[in-house]
Amino acid sequence: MSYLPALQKTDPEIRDLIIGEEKREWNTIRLIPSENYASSAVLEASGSVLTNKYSEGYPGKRYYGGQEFTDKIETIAIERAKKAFGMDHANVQPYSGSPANMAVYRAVLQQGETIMGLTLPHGGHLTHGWKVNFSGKIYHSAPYELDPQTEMLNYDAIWKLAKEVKPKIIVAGYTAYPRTIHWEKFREICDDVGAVFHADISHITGLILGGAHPSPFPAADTGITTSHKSLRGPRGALIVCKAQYAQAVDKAIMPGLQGGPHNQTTAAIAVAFKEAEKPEFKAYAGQIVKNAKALADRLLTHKFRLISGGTDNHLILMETTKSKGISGKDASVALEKAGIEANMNTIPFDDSPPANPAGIRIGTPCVTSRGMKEAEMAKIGDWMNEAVTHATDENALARIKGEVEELCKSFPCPGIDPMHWA
Ligand code: DSN
Repeated sequence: MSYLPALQKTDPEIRDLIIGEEKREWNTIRLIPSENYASSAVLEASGSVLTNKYSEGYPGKRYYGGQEFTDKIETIAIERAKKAFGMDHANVQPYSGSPANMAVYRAVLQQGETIMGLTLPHGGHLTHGWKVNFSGKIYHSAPYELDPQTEMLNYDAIWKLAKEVKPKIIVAGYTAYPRTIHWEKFREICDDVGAVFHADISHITGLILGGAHPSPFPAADTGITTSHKSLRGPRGALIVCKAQYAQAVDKAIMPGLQGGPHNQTTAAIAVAFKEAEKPEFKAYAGQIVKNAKALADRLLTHKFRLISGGTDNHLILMETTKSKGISGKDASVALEKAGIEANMNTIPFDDSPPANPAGIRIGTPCVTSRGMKEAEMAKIGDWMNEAVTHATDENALARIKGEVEELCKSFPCPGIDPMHWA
């Protein structure tokens, strides 16, 4: 029987595009640090009949009947999340990271009260108080910055700012920060100024569960994570919190922000937590960091300037404009032509516009999920250097792309089976 037979009959155009994306993901070295490959088990749960069911409310307290199976599934997901993070309460219904952060703010802040998060151009997220986002419009934002010398968090400076602005909530956890976060420092600061400590661990959840980065829990009062990044689950999110915030968080999600939970996503989140309990997941998390360090070392030998000088986690932020004479945008275009996917990114203390920033952001979760190790990272670092130094040489980029595709043949992608394309 052919692959995706129902789609082939109903909508071959979409089927072909899905297969096109499968091939692209197989043949590319994907270095966007927030992406990954979900397992076949996660994809099966995500694509199941659970998509047919409405379940407004929470297990045992729904507004619709017929919840015999969905109640059990959501309860399992909640219990696995609580156990994984050692927290009192979990809400697995947020549609994604932004509504998850919004729900936490609605649970603990009044309009106009102060959020203190890392400013976006230094690696914070839009929802951590950026001016054009709801978080910077509804609330008063008093962002902290990285240290200009070290390009790392300066906990004394953050503490000083917190004493001045007296935030209601301090947000830690980032989208472009390559270093270990010392959560206990944020706990001390929050205790001193009477702020709620909120951890957004979306990028590093997999590292935390696999023991490759310290956990913010139970030090943090509330936390959110998306489920599709290093955790390797479906596209979704969840909130964990201490008991005192549980009721307010649940109310903020439903009825405050959302209607029916996406049951198919809830089931796939449960599956992702089960996969994260396996010893292989610990090995995967550790290898992500080893791979990032190996890739960083190789890039340094090629004279790229890495923000903060290196990495402790899954992510590398590097400056290309001055160190290599090519903007982040042009570098990412050249890399894509060479079969290597990275994203252009602002770097701290640079005034280049976000649409043409001075650097690129790369990460190792995807390549690690494929089983690549330090030897492959060295090759990737060499190809990256070649691609950005020959960014206008279409022949060179095409040759690298061919070599990339050859390497990719030996490293299967979870959730994708090339036999289907035969
Ligand atoms: N889009 C995510 C990332 O790439 O980091 C953050 O939401």
